[in-house]
Amino acid sequence: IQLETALRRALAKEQLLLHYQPQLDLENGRMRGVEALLRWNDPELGIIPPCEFIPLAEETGLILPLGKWVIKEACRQHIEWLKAGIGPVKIAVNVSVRQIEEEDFIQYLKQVLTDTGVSPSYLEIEITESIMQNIDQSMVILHELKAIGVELSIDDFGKGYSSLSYLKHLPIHHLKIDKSFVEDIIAHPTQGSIVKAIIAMGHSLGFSVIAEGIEEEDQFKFLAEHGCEMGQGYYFSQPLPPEGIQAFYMKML
Ligand code: G
Ligand code: G
Ligand code: MN
Ligand code: NA
Repeated sequence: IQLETALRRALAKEQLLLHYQPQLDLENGRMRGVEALLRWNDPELGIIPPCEFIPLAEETGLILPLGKWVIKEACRQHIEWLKAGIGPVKIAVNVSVRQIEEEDFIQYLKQVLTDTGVSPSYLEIEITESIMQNIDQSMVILHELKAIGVELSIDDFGKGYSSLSYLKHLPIHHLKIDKSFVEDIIAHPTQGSIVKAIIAMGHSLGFSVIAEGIEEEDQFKFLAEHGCEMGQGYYFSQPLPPEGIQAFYMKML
């Protein structure tokens, strides 16, 4: 069976699920929210990692219905956690540029927020630097998103091409330092310098900074010492199923 057909079927049958990775306030260790990450466990094909099916979904356009499902499911989960006395948990969702550019994206987002009753400030949209490729068109949408009250982050920052002159005009709240920089922070002093520079630049533009891929205590300490506000990574927690977040949250209280 073709992967594309299987993905289409999985989406229709609601066989996809979201795991959530805690994002911590590096100053006090509190959980400030979670990042939603798609998971696909196909009854026939087994576990298929997102690095395989996300690019496929992008190519085939399936990312559009898939992305809609992610937003709806994340909002549903937010409310389910609330009812269980967890949170409110801020949820960051990854949104592809293709999705942002879809005509009814804003309308859909507003509708889901209204239908589920999620307060917009508890939803965060992560977009990658590839937003820069079509920035004049995207800028309008980014401003509409900001007006709704959802938060915006630039994901994988530093990995791709970012026009720094545009960056200062983006109506965003956070920069997420790509995990490739965090990886070598201790072993390679130049990487450490780059990370320090990204944090300083982010702050001077009025953004808060979040680091991803924190796997070791030394990395955590370095980032916290240099004023990086937030972080996520295996050092704190793997991405977890919803029950895991519930347990993590209770433990951190
Ligand atoms: O989850 P890791 O757990 O392996 O995710 C791999 C990649 O897939 C990451 O780059 C992540 O941004 C992307 N990804 C995970 N979930 C989603 C999603 O819901 N939508 C989009 N567009 N990308 C996602
Ligand atoms: O959307 P984004 O590209 O930021 O997706 C985050 C990716 O990083 C996911 O694939 C997630 O599973 C992965 N990840 C989360 N924490 C760690 C970590 O500590 N180390 C590494 N190598 N990957 C991580
Ligand atoms: Mn992300
Ligand atoms: Na990332």
